[in-house]
Amino acid sequence: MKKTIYSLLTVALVMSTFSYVGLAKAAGNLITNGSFEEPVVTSGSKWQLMNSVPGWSVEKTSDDTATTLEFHRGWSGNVASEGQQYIELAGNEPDRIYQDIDTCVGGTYNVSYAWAPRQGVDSAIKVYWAGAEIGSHNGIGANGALNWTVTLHSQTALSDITRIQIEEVGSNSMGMFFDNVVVEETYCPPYDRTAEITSPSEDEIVTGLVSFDALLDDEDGNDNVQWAVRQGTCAVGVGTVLGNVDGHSDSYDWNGDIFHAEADSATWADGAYCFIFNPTESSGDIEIRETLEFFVSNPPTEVSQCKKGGWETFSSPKFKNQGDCVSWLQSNENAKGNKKDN
Ligand SMILES: [Ca+2]
Ligand SMILES: [Ca+2]
Ligand SMILES: [Ca+2]
Ligand SMILES: [Ca+2]
Repeated sequence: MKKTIYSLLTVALVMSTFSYVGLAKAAGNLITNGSFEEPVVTSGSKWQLMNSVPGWSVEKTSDDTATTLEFHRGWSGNVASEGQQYIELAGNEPDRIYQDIDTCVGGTYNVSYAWAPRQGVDSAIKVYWAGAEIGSHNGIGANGALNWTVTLHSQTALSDITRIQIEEVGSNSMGMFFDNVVVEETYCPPYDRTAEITSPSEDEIVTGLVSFDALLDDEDGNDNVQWAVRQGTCAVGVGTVLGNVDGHSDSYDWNGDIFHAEADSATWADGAYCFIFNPTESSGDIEIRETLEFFVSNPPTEVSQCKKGGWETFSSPKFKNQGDCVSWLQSNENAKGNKKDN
C-alpha cells in the first residue's frame, strides 16, 4: 500500500470536500496522460527515456530544446503515486514538461500533483500555471519507500487556453519523481453572450425596402432565433407584421451569428414599429432579447394627403408646404394618387 502525505502549504482549500480516491482517476481531469502511464516502460531495467510522451511537451530546463523524459515502472521497488508509472524530472539533465489545456476565462480549477524526492538526491521543482509559479518543492529523499506528497492548488484561468508547466531546477541527471497531475474545473462562468441590431438604426425613419440586420456573439454559434417586426410595440405577441412567430413565417437568413431579413414597408401603415431580435438560449446561455424602435413613413400617394396640413406628416420625402407635396406627387409617375389629371 502506498504511503501518501497531503501537503496544503500553498493552498486554501476545504479539505473535507475532496475525495482523494476520486481525484486519482477523476473523469473530469483536463490533463492528458497526467499519471504518465504512457508510453509503457518495456525495458527490463524498469526505467526508460521516452522520445515522445502523449499529452506533454518535454524540453531541457536550461535551454528550452526538446529532450527525452525519464519514466520509471517499478524501478528499485519504487511505487507510483497513481497507476504503475511515474517520471523523473531529470532524464539526462533537468527537464521541463508542459501541457496546454482548454479553460474558461474566469473559471476556477483544482490543480493537484504528486511529488517525491528521489532517495539520497537533493532535487527541486517549480510548478507554473499560466506562467505564474504556484508551487516550489524540494528535498532529499530518505532511503526506503518513496514519500509521495500530493499538493493541491485552487487556480483561476485568465484565458481560454492555460499552460501547466513543471520543471526541475536542480543541476544534474537525477531529480524529483513526479506523478498524477489532475486539473478539474470547479466553475466556468457563462460566456459573455452579446447581440446587437445593426439595421435599422434607433428611431430611423424608413420607407420602402427595409433591411433588418443583427449580430449575435456566442461561443457555440448554434442557437436558433425568434424575430418579429411589430407595429407600435415591442411587447410579445401583438401587432406583428413580419417575422417567424405569431403565425408569420417570413424568410430570413441566419447562420447562428448573422441575421438578415428584408421587407417592403410601403404596404405598412405609417408610424412606430419595433424590430425584436431574440436568439434562443442553450444551456447556460445568458438571456438575450434585443429590441429596436423605428418609424415607417411612406410618401403620399394621393393629393388629398397633402392637404389640411397633411404635407407636414411626411418624412420621406419631407415637404416645404402643401404645394411642394402636390407637385412632388404630380411629378412622380409612380404616384397612384395623381389620378385627377388623368
Ligand atoms: Ca502514474
Ligand atoms: Ca535521470
Ligand atoms: Ca448558445
Ligand atoms: Ca433570447
